[in-house]
Amino acid sequence: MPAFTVLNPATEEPVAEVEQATAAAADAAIARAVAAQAAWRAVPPGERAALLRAFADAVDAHIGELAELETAGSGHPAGQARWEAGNVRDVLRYYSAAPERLCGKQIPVPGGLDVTFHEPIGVVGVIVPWNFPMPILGWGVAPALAAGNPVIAKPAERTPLTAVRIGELALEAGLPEGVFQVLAGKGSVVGQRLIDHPDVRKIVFTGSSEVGREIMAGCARQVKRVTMELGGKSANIVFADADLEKAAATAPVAAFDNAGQDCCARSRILVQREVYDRFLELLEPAVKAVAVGDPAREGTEMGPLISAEHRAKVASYVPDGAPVAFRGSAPEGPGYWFPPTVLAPVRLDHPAWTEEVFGPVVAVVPFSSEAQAVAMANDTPYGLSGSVWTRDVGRAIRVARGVETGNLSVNSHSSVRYWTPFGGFKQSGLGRELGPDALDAFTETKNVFIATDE
Ligand code: TAP
Repeated sequence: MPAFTVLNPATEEPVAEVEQATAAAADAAIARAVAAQAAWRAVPPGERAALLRAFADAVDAHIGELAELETAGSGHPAGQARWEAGNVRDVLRYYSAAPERLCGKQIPVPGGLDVTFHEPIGVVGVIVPWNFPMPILGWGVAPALAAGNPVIAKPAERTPLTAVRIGELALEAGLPEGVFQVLAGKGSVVGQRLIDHPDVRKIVFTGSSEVGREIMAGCARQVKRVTMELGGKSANIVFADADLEKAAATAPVAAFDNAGQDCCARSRILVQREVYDRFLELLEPAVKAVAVGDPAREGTEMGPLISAEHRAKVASYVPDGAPVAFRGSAPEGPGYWFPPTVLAPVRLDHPAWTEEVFGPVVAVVPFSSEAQAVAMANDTPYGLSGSVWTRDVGRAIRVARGVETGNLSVNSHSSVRYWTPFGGFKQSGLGRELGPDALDAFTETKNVFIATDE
């Protein structure tokens, strides 16, 4: 099998060689998943719950190891990487409660008894991007397994290390062979096979809108079920009556978390005109204070970008002469570094305002009225996340309802909490992950009518 060299984005040094699965290996994994399906579905709910809890415990026992792998292979700051591994554990625990609560309905009908069942869909393929290799894996895998489906996960080619290890931990925890498999390999090979193979019944895809559209088209040929979590260009709307100090102090983390390689990044900051200058004054020290550097060092808040190619793409949004208001720091020397960068003011047709940069670049623009702020926030094909800062409760609710995105935070920047649904409006996606209803995306409703006539 061909191999891929995983590089440490902070040093550009090799970390590991990972074998790339071929299309034939993908077919063999799909066959194993199909073979495991009937037995997994038949595992009594309490036992399936116990297996998921054992899987969560195994992840918990290896948080440090998983975090170190993510820091080395993806450049994530150590504290963030531990949180990410902990998120996999938490999501597994949350959905371990689901098998025993997967209740159907009894519907009143004439002439008999009508009941519904939530049947597993079948083999689920989970295609994961490189930006959050662990959490995004867990959001697809945990509810799919809980609902009784075998799962094949394909991590991004660049960031397979933690997914491969989590796959081993599942087996060590007692999940039967074939129930959860991780196949490292290329999207165009392994991912494509999951899409094309008729025995894979559902694809969960997280990644770019561009690739997502192709995958939807591929899945349409077999009317294959899809959940799509795609790009974003979210707005952080700051009204004049807001707690400006807090809004400015937290804006950097909302834009530069994971070096801006975050689908929920609030990369457009809209500030009411009368406080625009004051907000920028407060934002500057907050941006300059972001601790950028060696991700393995405790206290680092922002690491490098994932690759040289990606850094070149991010840099193209900040050409010479770009309206840079101020920047934070970044190390010199090896590593794919890019400093936190604030552009202001920018024209509304500037690519950094209209396109997903997926790097630590944020643009700040003034607005005059509430209606204008909502219109500007909605002037994008995306609709994933966003924040509203105001002390006026009525306005907070109006704006939160008016902005066309799947997730809004008022006076905070929280986006993804595993207890609540997550996903996008418009071209940011299709369907929802997480929250109490996630199993709906991994089951088919079956209606059974039983006649009671004599
Ligand atoms: P993509 O290039 O779209 O890749 C995502 C995944 O799809 C990778 O595993 C990739 O494999 C695979 N893939 C690529 N081409 C494929 C094909 N033809 N068939 C099947 N699979 C294929 O995205 P990315 O650059 O890794 O991630 C960044 C994007 O993800 C951003 O746009 C970001 O906003 C989005 N994102 C969205 C969310 C949510 S929750 N909405 C969360 C995180 C990221 P290879 O890597 O091997 O090519």
